[in-house]
Amino acid sequence: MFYLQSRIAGSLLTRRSIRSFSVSSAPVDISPEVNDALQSGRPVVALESAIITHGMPYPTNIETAIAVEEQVRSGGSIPATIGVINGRIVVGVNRTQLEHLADKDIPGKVKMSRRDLAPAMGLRKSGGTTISATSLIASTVGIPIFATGGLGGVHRGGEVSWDVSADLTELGRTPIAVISAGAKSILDIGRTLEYLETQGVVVMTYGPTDEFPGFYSPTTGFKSPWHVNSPLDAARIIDASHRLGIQSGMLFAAPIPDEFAGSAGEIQKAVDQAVKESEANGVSKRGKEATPWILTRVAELTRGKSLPSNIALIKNTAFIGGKIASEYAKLVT
Ligand code: PSU
Ligand code: MN
Repeated sequence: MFYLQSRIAGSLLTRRSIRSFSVSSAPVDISPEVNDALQSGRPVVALESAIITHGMPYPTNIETAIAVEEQVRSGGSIPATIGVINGRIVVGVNRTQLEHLADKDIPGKVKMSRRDLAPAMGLRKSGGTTISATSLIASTVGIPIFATGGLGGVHRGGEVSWDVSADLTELGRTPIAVISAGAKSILDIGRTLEYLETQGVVVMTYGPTDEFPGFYSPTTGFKSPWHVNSPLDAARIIDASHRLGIQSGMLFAAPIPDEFAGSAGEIQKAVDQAVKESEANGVSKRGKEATPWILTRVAELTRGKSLPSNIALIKNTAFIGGKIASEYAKLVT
């Protein structure tokens, strides 16, 4: 099925015949800035919010969220942080909404993947959207590019536990281009890559080599089937996928900036220990709590050292996302 660009409305919206939900019937609030940008064909980059609610401590989470939005702007695009506030999907959260999501003293915030959106809506909950839910929402409102930190994946031991992130199946069924720092070594990278292949997801390293990056480390020992090194090439590939009518997603994995790669060894030790502890104490069996628990434990074990790397990574992908979206907008408008 081929998509139609709505050139008629002068919009960047990629209107497809299959939509997950209709923006007019679902409770979706698009900020005026993001809405204007979409209507006038200016580039927009989606950003997730599970990293704010469940991925980082306060106030680092809100500071990072603001810095990441600035990076998207430096890259030439408009940021659209996506989250759920009292049962309404918000695309382009404002400062008050961001505070609401980030503030750990406001209890009851849910980590939401695709399957949590309807319950959250029906029960008027607030929460952070993972890569899975953010991809679904972004794609539906017409934002084809999304920048984030670490992709979820097949957990270590996943061949027994079946703990495979909904991020992977989402990329298999949603036409979104995700720029991420790769998959964290808390995961089984080899099986994660295999799963992405099965799902038909384009995997590319965004950098000078085809080494698949491992979040804190630029190397994992695994290769990506493709690599690109310019925003224009990335934009052309996204455009090509849309022209082919391919309804699945793409992963652009950008390695950690050099100046932060030095801490990789020390952080890796903490990762290994955190994963072992999560297995020993049973957290690894508690579904969606596993990833946030391990991330928090890694930050504790490195006495906060993992956080600057985490922040640097997501700022880097946001900047790259801003540049790719900017090139993409020039191609399609
Ligand atoms: N990896 C990180 N930081 C994060 C996440 C993953 O380094 O904040 C979040 C993302 O929102 C991702 C989600 O989509 O965790 C995956 O969770 P799970 O493994 O439960 O599917
Ligand atoms: Mn899981």
